[in-house]
Amino acid sequence: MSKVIIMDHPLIQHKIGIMRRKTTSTKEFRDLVSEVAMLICYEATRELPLADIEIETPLVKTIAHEIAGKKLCIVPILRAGLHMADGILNLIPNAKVGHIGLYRNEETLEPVEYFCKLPVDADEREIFVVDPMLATGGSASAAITLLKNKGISKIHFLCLIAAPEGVKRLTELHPDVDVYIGALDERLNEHGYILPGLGDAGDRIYGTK
Ligand code: U5P
Repeated sequence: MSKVIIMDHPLIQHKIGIMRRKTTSTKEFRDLVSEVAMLICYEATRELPLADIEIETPLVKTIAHEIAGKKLCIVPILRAGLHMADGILNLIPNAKVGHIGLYRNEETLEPVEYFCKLPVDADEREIFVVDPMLATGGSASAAITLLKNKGISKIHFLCLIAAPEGVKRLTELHPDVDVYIGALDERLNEHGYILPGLGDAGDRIYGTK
């Protein structure tokens, strides 16, 4: 069964509240995507295993800790996921980044793949798939299926806002994937937009509308 973790931290709620306002500027919105992604990533990496290493402080030898085992890889779903990846890279600068390009067929609302480029050793890495909005769940599910078809197994999904419909679809199709959500909203409208949501995340990040 997937773990579904909905953030209740006041900083995340406060920042998402600003993002929802239609008067929030493109620059402010973009900065907030990056900040909230960082805060969600902090929670999503809580269970990463640590290894002990011996180091020397200026005073004595001691045991310090470093993240052990698998290295990390962030996989933004283009294009809205890109800015989440930038935020997460502030916390995990050594992570590799893969890209998956999907667009949503506006009639069927189903995702269509147009790009996929992953690190060669992606199957040895812990993967964090990121997309600001989990709406129907079609894009996230398709991206994760694509990764699994390439032999990748340790996958987490991070989003800023999710609709219950998307959470249901993703967790039913991929019960092995843990889902980290900034805020869980009410529902989708007839065009597949999240309500109350924040509109089209890509357009708001890049100022294209
Ligand atoms: N999307 C939004 N805002 C919404 C709903 C969807 O920006 O309110 C975009 C996201 O950019 C995401 C994609 O990449 O649609 C997810 O849609 P879905 O495949 O989950 O339906």
